[in-house]
Amino acid sequence: MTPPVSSKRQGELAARVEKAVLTTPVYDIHTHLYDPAFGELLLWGIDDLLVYHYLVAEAFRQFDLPYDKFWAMSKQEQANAIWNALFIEHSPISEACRGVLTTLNRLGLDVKKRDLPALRKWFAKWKVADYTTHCMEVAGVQRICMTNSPFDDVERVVWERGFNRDERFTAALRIDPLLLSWHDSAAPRLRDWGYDVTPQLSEKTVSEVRRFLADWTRRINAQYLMVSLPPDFRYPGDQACPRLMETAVLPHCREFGLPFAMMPGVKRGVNPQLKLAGDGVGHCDTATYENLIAAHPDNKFLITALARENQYSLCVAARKFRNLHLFGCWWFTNIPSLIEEMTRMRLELIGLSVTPQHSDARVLDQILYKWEHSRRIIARVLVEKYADLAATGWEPTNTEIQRDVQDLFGGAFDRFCGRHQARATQLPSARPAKKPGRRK
Ligand code: HDL
Ligand code: ZN
Repeated sequence: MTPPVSSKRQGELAARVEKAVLTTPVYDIHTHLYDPAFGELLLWGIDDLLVYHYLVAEAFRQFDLPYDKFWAMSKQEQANAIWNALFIEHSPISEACRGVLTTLNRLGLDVKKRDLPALRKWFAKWKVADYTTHCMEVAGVQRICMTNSPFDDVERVVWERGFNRDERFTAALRIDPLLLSWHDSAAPRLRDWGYDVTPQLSEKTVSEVRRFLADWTRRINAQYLMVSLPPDFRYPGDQACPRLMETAVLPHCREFGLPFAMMPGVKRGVNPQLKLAGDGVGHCDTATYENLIAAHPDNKFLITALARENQYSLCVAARKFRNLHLFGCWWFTNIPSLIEEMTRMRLELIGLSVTPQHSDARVLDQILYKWEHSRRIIARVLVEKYADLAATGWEPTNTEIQRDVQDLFGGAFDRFCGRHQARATQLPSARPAKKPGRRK
């Protein structure tokens, strides 16, 4: 019988695990950030942080002003209203509020003064190229995967014009309109773009949809295709969505060797007056995803579900299908209590063959808090799991711990995608916040 591990040894082990988790660079595999070449599409700075749609939803719970009065305000006026409602008139203890403060703290700013104008002055000194590098260095984020939609009119023209890419920003082809609004939106738009499609899914139309997918996969060098799905999505089915998945999207992914990422459980526009903040959550039918995956053994699937109640059945599904890779604590599940619950469940059911987190950041600076908060939770769970191993006499070495953490932070994802990236090196030792350059 192995003697119990002394608290000194447990402390040493915890320190080794925490160091690995806090210093290993991550690949942030799903965000709404943009390569700085996209200009204003890349959001950053204190006002964008404050008008993040998570905070808009929370602020309306404190506001008594009409929705349209808020939407008529300037970004700075909206930020002021949110700052007053959620930070000054009430303590900012929600995860999204705390996140703003963690971000400012990690930037070396003094939040004690609660001085929003002074904060604005500090951000105004930066230019986006320097600030992007600074945020990625401080957050320990090595690569950022964007969400790229040909159906976004502002984004599409930038891709069509062409630009020198920042290799730290990879791309994912987002196809929600193609699958969810085929008849009333995607089909006419593909026709406008020169693809000979009709609303009926004829053979010709399917081959033209595949040409569209191939053109955009090549144009953006897509790492995967992605769609978010409503709770009532069902497979098999004779609606356009499952049929286009079956006949165009999944064959395309097989041809290009790309995973298909599905994000089930979002109810769009539950409260349309909140605009981007108005989406809700619903349980998805795990059996539908089991059917889809079982019917396509040669496809690779990525899934992150929005409902807490779906996490367990999806973990069990991942045990059944090695071509299913779970990732992240998406959106409403990206809160400490659920990150801990989901990470613990995943490690206990599927070990290290998972990508426990992505940031879903919409504002560049958010990577500072989203990763700081998640690293600490993942570290806490891993310390416990490695301590359980040590209690059996299995002493994890530093090399093994580092290997495992690199896997969790993008290595397993890269291998699942069929890419064998050089093992991420240690983060450069934390550097003091650089003196900001001039904001462009
Ligand atoms: O559909 C998605 O990718 C979601 O992440 C939405 O963009 C959502 O608005 C969001 O930002 N969640 O974090
Ligand atoms: Zn997202």
